[in-house]
Amino acid sequence: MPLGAALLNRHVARSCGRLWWDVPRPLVHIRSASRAQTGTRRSDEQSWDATVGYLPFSRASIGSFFQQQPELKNPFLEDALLRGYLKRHLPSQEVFSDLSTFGERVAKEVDGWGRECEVNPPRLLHFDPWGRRVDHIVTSAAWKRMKDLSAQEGLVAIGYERTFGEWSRVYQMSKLYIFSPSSGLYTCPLAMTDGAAKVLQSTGVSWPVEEAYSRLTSRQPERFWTSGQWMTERRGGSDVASGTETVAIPQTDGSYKLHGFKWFTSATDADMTLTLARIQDRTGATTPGSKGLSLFYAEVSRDKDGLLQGIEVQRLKDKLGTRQMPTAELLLDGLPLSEEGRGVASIANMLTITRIHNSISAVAAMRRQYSLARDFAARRTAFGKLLKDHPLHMQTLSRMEVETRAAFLLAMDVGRLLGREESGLASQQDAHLLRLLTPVVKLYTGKQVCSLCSGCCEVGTQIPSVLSHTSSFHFFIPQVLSIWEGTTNVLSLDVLRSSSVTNFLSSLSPAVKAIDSALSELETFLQDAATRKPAYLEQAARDLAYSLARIYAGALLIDHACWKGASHLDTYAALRWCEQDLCVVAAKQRTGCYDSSTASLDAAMVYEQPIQA
Ligand code: UCC
Repeated sequence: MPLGAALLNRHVARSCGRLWWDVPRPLVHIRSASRAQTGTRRSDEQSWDATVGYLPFSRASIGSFFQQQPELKNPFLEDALLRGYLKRHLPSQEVFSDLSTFGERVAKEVDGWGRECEVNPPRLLHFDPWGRRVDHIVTSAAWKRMKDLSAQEGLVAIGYERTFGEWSRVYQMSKLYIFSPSSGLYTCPLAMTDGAAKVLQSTGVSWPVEEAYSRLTSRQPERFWTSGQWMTERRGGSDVASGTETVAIPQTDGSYKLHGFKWFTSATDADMTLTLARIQDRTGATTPGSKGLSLFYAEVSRDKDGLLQGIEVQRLKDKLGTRQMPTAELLLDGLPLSEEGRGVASIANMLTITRIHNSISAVAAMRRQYSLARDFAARRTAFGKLLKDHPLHMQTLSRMEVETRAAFLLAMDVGRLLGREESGLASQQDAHLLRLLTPVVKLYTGKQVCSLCSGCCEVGTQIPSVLSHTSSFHFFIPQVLSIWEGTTNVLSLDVLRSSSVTNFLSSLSPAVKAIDSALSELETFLQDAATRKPAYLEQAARDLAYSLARIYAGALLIDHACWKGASHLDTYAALRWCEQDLCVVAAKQRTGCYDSSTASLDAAMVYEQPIQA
């Protein structure tokens, strides 16, 4: 044995003392630093150990990896809450069997494809070998398999087939929830595809849109299309009304040519897109602001050689995470109009759908990362025992479980409301709730996924690398969920735009006493805010949205705990949830947080100048 290795060995043995022997041996075994000759193998490691004792680093310089990684099991069979929820609301053998089979496929096969999408992100080939500009986006084989799988499994189609009536969306969302963390972010194009199908359906489907609709909702891989949602331009993606520079020039045949620069077009490999543009009048003038925006349908056509027609892809975006998904800057040209007029209002249906998908993906990421952390706790030993045997660790995980349950019920409930609306069963109150809760749930789950994933990294230090190197969701993806499809503040303001804030109260009045006081506080706050200037409510918008999320989630948790099939843990989760400050907006109001003086003080603090010496 080399001298260095012997010294190291002795030092480790001496300094680790009791701990060294307490830990199960296979987990801490360090082998000799002497390298095995290339092509040879240690014949019998047991006898080597017996003869020489613990010898560090027999394999290259890093030794052997000695911690077991968490294992991904069937995400449907593993998820007690999802199964309980479906048993309660959609007790269909067909659905259970489909989700169970799909869950197995996700764990055994699809998760590997998701990994492949992450390690083989798309590439852009600007020119072919003969110098022709081709702008070919090369995606991985796994990304293409995801498309076929999505069609076969009906990941969009289920929502439109409506085999399970008002529960069809819940079924679809359950499937997406199982799929999402293993999808290599294919759920992004699916969200837009679903949103586009919804818009096309709501605008009335006539040719060529009829054909597009049937492709977006097809189960046949060879017919299935995905759609983009190209709204974001160089000036940013939130203030679409002033940021859209794309112009639409009328043609004699009634179609339009679109000229613009879409700065962030998710899933640029889509087959079609919905996009906004300003129609030019005869003098070339356009109407500024929201009123000047119209919605267009455009097919992303390629010639027989696969060359893009009328689109130049400037570059693939250099992003933080989500690199497996092609995102590009485009110059649009000559795409036909599908609908003229109220662009923002017309694309709102798409925003609703993609925001619901976003929420499902956020909750799915929470559940997946939490499951990995839970599994890891049963494998990882620290301070002499498994993590799961440390009560403090279990308390931390249990708090995460409560958070994940609440987020799940919130997201699923919005899916439920959507299903009711689409089946013609929604009351006016359901419709109001759907409009109000869509931004609330999106903003809330988008933030919670970031905090929970951060917590999961802390309780399982392997998890970031597990996430980015061996299994499913890229570490940085959670962050994007709070940004795209409307940031937290934009959505908080959307909550105010929805006229349903007041209606929300009556829908929860039968809820249990635990949230009664929060509801009263909220009511008092809203009454008071109504007497003040609009800026007051705007200052409070974010806290108001959080209050709505917490109160509504509390009601859902209690409701789920009252179901006859509920367990005592459902009650426990509801109790733990309701311990927190449910009506944060009222608490902040009491401290004067929204008073007129705070806005200028906030600004002054943000831009405080250092004192000159
Ligand atoms: O495209 C992107 C990336 C795609 C990636 C997809 C991933 C999906 C999930 C993946 C899961 C893994 S990101 C770009 C996304 N962009 C946004 O989300 C835009 C964010 N900004 C907003 O949401 C703003 O609030 C705007 C753009 C909607 C504000 O525009 P305006 O023009 O200032 O809004 P107005 O004037 O208040 O509203 C115009 C009309 C009104 O109707 P009328 O005229 O009848 O009164 C509003 O009521 O639009 C209506 N409206 C809505 N209706 C506005 N927002 C909504 C809404 N959310 N629902 C219903």
